[in-house]
Amino acid sequence: MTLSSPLLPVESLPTGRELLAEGAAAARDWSVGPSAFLAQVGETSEHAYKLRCMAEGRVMQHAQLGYRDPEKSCRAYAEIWAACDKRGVTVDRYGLCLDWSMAVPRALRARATRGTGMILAGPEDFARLANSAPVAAHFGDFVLGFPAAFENTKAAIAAGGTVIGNLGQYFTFRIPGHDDDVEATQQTVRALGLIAAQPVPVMVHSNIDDGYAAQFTDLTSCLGMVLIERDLIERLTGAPMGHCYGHHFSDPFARLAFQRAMAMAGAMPGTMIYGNTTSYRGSAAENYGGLASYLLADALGQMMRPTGHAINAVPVTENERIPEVDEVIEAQLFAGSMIRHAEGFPPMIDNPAVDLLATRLLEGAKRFQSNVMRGLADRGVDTGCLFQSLLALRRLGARVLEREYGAGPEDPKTTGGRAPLIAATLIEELAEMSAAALEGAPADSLDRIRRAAPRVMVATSDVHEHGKMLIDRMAVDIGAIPLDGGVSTEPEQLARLAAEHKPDIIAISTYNGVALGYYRALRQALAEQGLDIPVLIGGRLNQIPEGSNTSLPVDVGDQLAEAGALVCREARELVERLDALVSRA
Ligand code: B12
Repeated sequence: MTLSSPLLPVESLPTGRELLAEGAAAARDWSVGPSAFLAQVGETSEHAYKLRCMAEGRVMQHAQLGYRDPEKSCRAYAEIWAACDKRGVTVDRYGLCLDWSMAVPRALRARATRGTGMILAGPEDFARLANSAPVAAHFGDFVLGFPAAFENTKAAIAAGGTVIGNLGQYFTFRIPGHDDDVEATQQTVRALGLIAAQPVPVMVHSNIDDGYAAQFTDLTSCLGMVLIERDLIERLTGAPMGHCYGHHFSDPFARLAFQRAMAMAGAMPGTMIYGNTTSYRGSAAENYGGLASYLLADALGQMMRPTGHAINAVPVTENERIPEVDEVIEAQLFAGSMIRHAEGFPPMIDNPAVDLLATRLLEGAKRFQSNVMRGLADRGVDTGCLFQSLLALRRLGARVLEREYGAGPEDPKTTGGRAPLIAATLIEELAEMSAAALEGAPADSLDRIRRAAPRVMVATSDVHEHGKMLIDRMAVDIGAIPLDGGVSTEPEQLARLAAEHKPDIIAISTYNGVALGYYRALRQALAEQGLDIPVLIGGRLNQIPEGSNTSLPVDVGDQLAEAGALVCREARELVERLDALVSRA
């Protein structure tokens, strides 16, 4: 196929239909394998199990798992289920957190950058893990959306997995050194062909908070993206689609209304509702407030209008480190107890108010969907071709999609370029965090910074961009000038941007357990450009030690400081660092 849209590659490439057919052909050798979960529940797929639980009014539970050491992950798979079962709580499904490097094909993986997740060498390792207990294996992270999508989907299906994801990550996650979007799209479409050709329904999963929902400012765009993905997958492959949302949904009313709107749209069964992890900012005791709040909303949603989403209790230590096995067990037991307590709450819910917000959400979402699909066609994209549609959506990105096709009225003064119909809470939360970080900052420091107006290039090493958004926002609030260093920017690329724009200082926000390696590579790349710009670094300053297969990431703050980085544990340090910089000049 030769493509006519400037958004798409010019060379002749296989069509979406051809790629789907290639994937389907592999179903001769790769089909859904036996699974301890399916045997236990007596169903042929998790899709069927979800429909049964919805009909019975049973609220399902999801836990997220994935330690670097596969042995530990297998042990955790068995132990969590057994400990909860003993207390009368059923963990229905595990979301299995593969490592960053698993997105790269097996043959190239040894040289790929490693994050903090689980590395499974071959299909037999997938199968062993997935059958360590009668819990549904949800291979959600780093499968669909990456160069290894087809390879990993084969292994996940053979291991008995009947929910495969994560399409949300296809749109936003980038793998260092493997950023070929055509390759990622082709492999993903082949994987979707294999999924759709299975004799039992295998669900295609997407976590919208991993995707564009983390960047949209309007909740109607978030729901609109659900509708767009569902339409593309179900219309063009025939496989059922299941969505997840939740990380960024801090307002319980909007959270419940979002679930209600999905029920109204028939967007079900869903996979899981993710814990509102952005609300975890304090100690374990403080975080329990957030846990109780979102679990109550989520359990009530499933009791009143079931959508088949399992609810997900994220351990309260999650903002400090990757949670240990006993902490996952505690969170699941807590969820079991919350479900029982929630049974008394439905009469207290103002259902007409929930319905009203859900109706407004759905109306805006449908408008966004039709604007986007018409916009794609106007740009020369064949919306009957999955390859073209996915690639065009990815190349446009969340910001352009919302600015061009959002349901709200145009408003150049707001972040997204449009006034949101129903505002996402994130932007407000970041404004509050900026104000809190600047509270008590010395007036003379602020004055010096405002007069010097230093140029700060702000970038991230990976998909986590809230730290960057916060620093951008603070820079504006104190009269510094933020320059966009990009999201998931490789060190060499950042050094090139620095050579072009000559910032006074670079600010990195990093979260993927690569802090030291990233800083060293950036220092070297800057030196190669003949630059000696000071570098601030904040976020999650840790790394799994080289060659380690068993340990959790360790803090590398001291090594970073020794290597010359300006280490920032908190956003408020930005003022002190900038003041030191402008006072020296
Ligand atoms: C939101 C979030 C996400 C969102 C990100 C959305 C987005 N577009 O930004 C999503 C859902 C996409 C996500 C994905 C993943 N995430 Co995440 N995520 C988080 C979460 C909940 C919040 C992080 C955040 O943005 N906080 C907001 C910032 C503003 O606040 P803060 O982190 O407290 O930062 C303070 C300071 O550090 C400072 N700061 C931050 N940066 C900078 C920079 C400078 C220069 C300065 C001065 C200050 C500064 O400002 C803040 C106020 O003081 C954390 C857990 C948690 N509760 O902290 C996990 C967490 C960071 N994620 C984690 C992981 C593992 C992942 C995944 C790999 C999971 C997976 N397998 O899919 C993927 C990443 C994949 C990839 N390719 O990179 C781990 C990191 C583990 C580690 N390194 O130890 C964490 C800690 C969760 C955990 N415990 O397991 N994640």
